Amino acid sequence: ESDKGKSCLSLSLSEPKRTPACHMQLGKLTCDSSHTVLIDVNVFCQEGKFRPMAGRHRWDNSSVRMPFAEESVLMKSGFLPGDEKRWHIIQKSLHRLATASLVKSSDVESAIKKYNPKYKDVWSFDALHTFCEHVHSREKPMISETLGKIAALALNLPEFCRKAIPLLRHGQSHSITLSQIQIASLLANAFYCTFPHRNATHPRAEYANYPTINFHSLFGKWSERKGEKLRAILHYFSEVTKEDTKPRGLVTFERCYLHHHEFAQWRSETKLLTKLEITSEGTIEKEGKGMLQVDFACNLVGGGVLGSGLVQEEILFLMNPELIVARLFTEKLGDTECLKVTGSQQYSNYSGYSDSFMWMGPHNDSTPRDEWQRRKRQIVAIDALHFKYPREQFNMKKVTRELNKAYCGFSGDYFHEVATGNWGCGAFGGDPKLKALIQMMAAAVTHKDVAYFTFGGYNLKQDVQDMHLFLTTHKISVGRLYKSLDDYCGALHSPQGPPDLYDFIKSTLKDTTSRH
Ligand code: AR6
Repeated sequence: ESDKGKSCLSLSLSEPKRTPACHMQLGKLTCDSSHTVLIDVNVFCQEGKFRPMAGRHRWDNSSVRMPFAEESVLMKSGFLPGDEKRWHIIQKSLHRLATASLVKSSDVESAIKKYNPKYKDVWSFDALHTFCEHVHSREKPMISETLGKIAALALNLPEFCRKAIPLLRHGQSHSITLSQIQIASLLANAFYCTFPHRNATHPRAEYANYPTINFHSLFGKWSERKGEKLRAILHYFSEVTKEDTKPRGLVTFERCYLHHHEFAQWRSETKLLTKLEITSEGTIEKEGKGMLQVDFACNLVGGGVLGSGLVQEEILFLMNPELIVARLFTEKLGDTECLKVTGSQQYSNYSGYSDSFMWMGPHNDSTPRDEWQRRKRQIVAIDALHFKYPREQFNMKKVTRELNKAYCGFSGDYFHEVATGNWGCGAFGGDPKLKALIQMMAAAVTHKDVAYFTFGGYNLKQDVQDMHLFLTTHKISVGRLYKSLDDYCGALHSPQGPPDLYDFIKSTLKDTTSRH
């Protein structure tokens, strides 16, 4: 049975009212100790222009190590005196590509290997070569041109990003705002694998606690998936390097850390559930426009986007490649942290999922911009726990961890509704019925209505809808629901085997409500 037309409870998901009208009033853009802005805020506020903020890069463990830093050197082998500045080699190699009439994938490989000699025999470029060989001959000139333009864009980095970029480290709340062109130049450097100190992967490596950023892993181990990913990435670069499609706006990356004392007291929380719209059709990113959109994240944001991963988070990052730059500066998320990205743009459309994923061409993003010239799109990366065995998650320590994570992610006033779905229930093995409750509880405490996309799950849609109706009709508070979950975790070990979660909650709470 199709649930078209009756998929939403109180509000229609296609209603235009939500389209970004209801976001908070922003003050003037300013930088302070908790907000680094990489453009000149005075020029921006007076003339609306995005001039890079003057400053100096920093070569230390609280800033991004830039490829053009003097300190970045390439050790010469044994008998040769003196170390060579790495940026000189990058400039020489990329300048050649930027000015060549034809750039082949083999040119990309040899350029990258010039300033990454350690990985000469380690990194493979077979996916890039296969992709470039297999594309239709009419696409070849465009690809060659784009590869050259990416090289030129990478070379602009010292001019575009003059101020040090802080690392968003574990245990702190800090924001970074930068222009879409600054992001493009950083990503062009990532494409050409210029970031120093970012290739070692052993557990004691300086950046072991950060996602990878250099793109070499996208260029090796050919698969159809890799081909579609490369299409999305090259399309992004082709758009940002064309005068008429060059993006002119800002994006903010905000790491939010909540101290334990800032969390909700779940057991005694008296708030009731907020509104729920639930549908088995549509996606978070499309039908959830004008809402806080949940990224089903890995604690290393972006997950396998530069490798072979291709589920919700990776697809999101490929359609909105500006998100990828978060990997440059966002340390692994802890249990009480999230990353919010405001203003990223969608460049591509897709169809399918995982192995059936296909790049479906350009997306013309018409999302209006806020007062800070950011697209009115906010995405929050929250990483669920990864469960190997389903039973593990019915444990109040784990439930509370997920509640706190969602609470951290849903806090804030940019949008009043959260667009989510089966968070943690695909690759991470979570139980959708439990996760739906957890997210509704977090939304209640942060005063957000919920738009829930079950991604085709019609039965789940019915079950969650009924459960929500029960809980709101009987005015069950978040605290009572928490206690009921606790009871359920205890009942799981009963000799009769585990009861259904929703049946259990309904029957036990019905008893207590009738006694009230
Ligand atoms: N809109 C709504 N629902 C969706 C969408 C969408 N666009 N895409 C998928 N779903 P999953 P996880 C549903 O497995 O379990 C990544 O590698 C669909 O039902 O992506 O939290 C990350 O980097 C799907 O089964 O999220 C992490 O490492 C479910 O959401 C890891 O996966 C879960 O999607 C996170 O795994």
